[in-house]
Amino acid sequence: MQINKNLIADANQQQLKAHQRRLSLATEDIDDVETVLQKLSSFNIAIPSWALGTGGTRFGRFSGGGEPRTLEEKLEDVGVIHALNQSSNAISLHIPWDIPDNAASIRALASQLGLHFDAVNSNTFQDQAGQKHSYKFGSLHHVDKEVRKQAVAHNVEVIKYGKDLGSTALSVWLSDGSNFPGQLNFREAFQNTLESLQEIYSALPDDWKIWVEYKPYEPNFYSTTIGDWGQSYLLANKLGPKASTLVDLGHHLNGTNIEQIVSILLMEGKLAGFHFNDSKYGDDDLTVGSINPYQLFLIFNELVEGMDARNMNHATDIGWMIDASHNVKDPIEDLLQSVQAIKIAYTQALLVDKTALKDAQQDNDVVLAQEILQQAYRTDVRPLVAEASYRTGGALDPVTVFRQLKGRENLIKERGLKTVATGL
Ligand code: PSV
Ligand code: MN
Repeated sequence: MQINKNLIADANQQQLKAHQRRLSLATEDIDDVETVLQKLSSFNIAIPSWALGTGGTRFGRFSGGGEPRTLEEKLEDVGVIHALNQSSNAISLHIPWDIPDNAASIRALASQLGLHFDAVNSNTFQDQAGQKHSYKFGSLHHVDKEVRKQAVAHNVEVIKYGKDLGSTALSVWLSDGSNFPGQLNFREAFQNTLESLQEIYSALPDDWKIWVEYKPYEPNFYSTTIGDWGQSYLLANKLGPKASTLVDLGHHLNGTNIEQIVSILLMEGKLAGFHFNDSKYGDDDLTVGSINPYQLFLIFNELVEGMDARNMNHATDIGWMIDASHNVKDPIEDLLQSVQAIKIAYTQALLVDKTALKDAQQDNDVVLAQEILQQAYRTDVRPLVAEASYRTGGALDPVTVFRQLKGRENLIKERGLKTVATGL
C-alpha cells in the first residue's frame, strides 16, 4: 500500500487553520524559528524492519492484521510512515530475518519510496535451520573456535548483503553471556569476542563502520559479555576508528544516567548511534517517550550540546534508529508516535538557552540551570514539529491521518487478517 500525497494534503487542509493558530502562539517567544524548522526537517529516524509486525513475549504473541509478509511489504510500511511524517527515510534490516534475495529490485523499490538502507544487523543470538554449530552458549565469545568462526562468517555475509543495498554500517548485538556463576571465564570470553570482532572489522569496506551494542542482561541472566557501555567502549577503542558504541535506551539498569553516558561517548567521538525506545523496568521496548519523556529530553540536550561542540551534523553524523516492539498497538501507529516523541525532544533541546545555561553552570546557580532546562522542556513544540512535517509534504498529524485514511483497514484488505511478520 502506498499513500496518495493528495490525500495527505486534503487532510492537512482540514487542520490548517487550527494549526496556524497554534503555530503562531508557539513561535512567539522563539528567536530563530526558521533554523529550528530547518533542522527538524532534515532530521530522520530509521525504522527497524523487525518492528513492523506485532511483537510478543515468551508468554504469547497476539498478531494484528495486515502485517507485512515480505521484505517488500516491510519497505512499503516504512514508505507509509515516511509519507506521513517525512522523517523516516531509512530502514534497518536484520539478517537473516530479512534476506534481500534480489538486492537490485529491493533497492529500486526503496528509492521509489524515498528510502535508503541504514545499518544492517547480524543475528547470532538464534540458531537458524541447517546451521552447523549452535549458539546456545554464545557466538563471538564461544569457547569453541569453530562456533566463533561460523559467527564471524555470518557477520561478513551480513556486510555483503548491506553493501549490495548501499548500507554503510554493521550493527552487532550479542546475547553472549552466562546464566550461572562459574559458567564462564569472563576474561577469556571478552578476549574471544575482541578477536572475533577484529576479524569482522578487517572485513569492513573502507567507508563502513561497526556499531557495538551493549545490554546488561537477557537472554542471559548472570552476565553479558558486552554488558555495558564501558565494555563496548573498550572493544570499540581496541578495534579502531571504524568502531563505536551503540546506545539502546532499554539496555540500562534502572536509574542509570544515560544522558551522562551519551555525553562522554560523544566527547570521545565514540557514539555510533541510538536504538530509541522507552521502558519502566528493563528492555521493555515501549514507545519512545511513553514513560519518561523528560529523560529523553535530557539525552537530546546532551546530544545537541555535544554535537555542536564537535561541529557535527545533527541529521547525519549519528545513527538514529528506533528499536521497539508493540505487543498491543498497531506497529505503524506506534512507530509514528515514537518518531513524533523523538522530534519533540529534539526540538525542545534545540530551544535550550545554551549561553544562559553555561553562565548558570559557571556561577553554580543550580536553581537557574534547572529553570533553563525546564523552560525548554515545558514548551509545547508540537506545532513546530507539525509545521516541519507539513512543509516537507508530510501530515500535520500523522497518526490521525493514518486513521482517517483507514491505513490498517486497507492493509488488512490487501494482506489478510492473519499474517505474521518475520522477526522476534
Ligand atoms: C536486543 O535486545 C536488541 O536491542 C538488539 O538491538 C537486537 O538486534 C534487537 O533488540 C532486535 O531484537
Ligand atoms: Mn537494540
